[in-house]
Amino acid sequence: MNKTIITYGTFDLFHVGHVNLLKRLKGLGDKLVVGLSTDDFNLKKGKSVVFPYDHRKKILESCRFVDRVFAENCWEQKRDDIIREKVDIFAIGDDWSGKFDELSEICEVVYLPRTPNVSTTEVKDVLKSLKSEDIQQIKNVTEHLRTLVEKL
Ligand code: C2G
Repeated sequence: MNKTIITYGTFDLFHVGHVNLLKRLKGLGDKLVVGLSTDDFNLKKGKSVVFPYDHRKKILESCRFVDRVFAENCWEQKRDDIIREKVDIFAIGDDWSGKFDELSEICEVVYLPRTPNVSTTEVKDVLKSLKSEDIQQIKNVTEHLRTLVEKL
């Protein structure tokens, strides 16, 4: 019997924590659908995003574990999504542990351990900490690599 899994998130600055989760989610069934937080909904979540919704959607759709991406516009749409998508399992990282237990009335609810030591916030902090000389050095190295590649 084909099992459908659903999850939700912002998935900004796509990183290995997101990949690990999506891979584990796909392993729970046959089809993985993702409710991707829109830019407006992120504002309601108190989150600022680096990549806009259409970029985050394209990146997520390119992930081989993801079968379908749709917009997450509000907290309250999950029940309707689960019924529309004929979902068997709602799953999300355990930073949300207990927050969506009421969905167990209509599907299985699973909280999976987060990947430690990586988060969009940490990626943003690293980028912010880069000084102008670091960026210039990265540009120099990139230029040097480009000339080497051209000579191949
Ligand atoms: N995640 C993870 N490990 C990390 C970082 C994130 O497993 N190191 C998981 C989160 O637990 C979440 C998913 O990746 O299940 C997406 O994380 P976010 O983009 O931060 O999404 P979030 O803001 O938690 O949105 O209605 C639910 C919300 O939209 C969830």
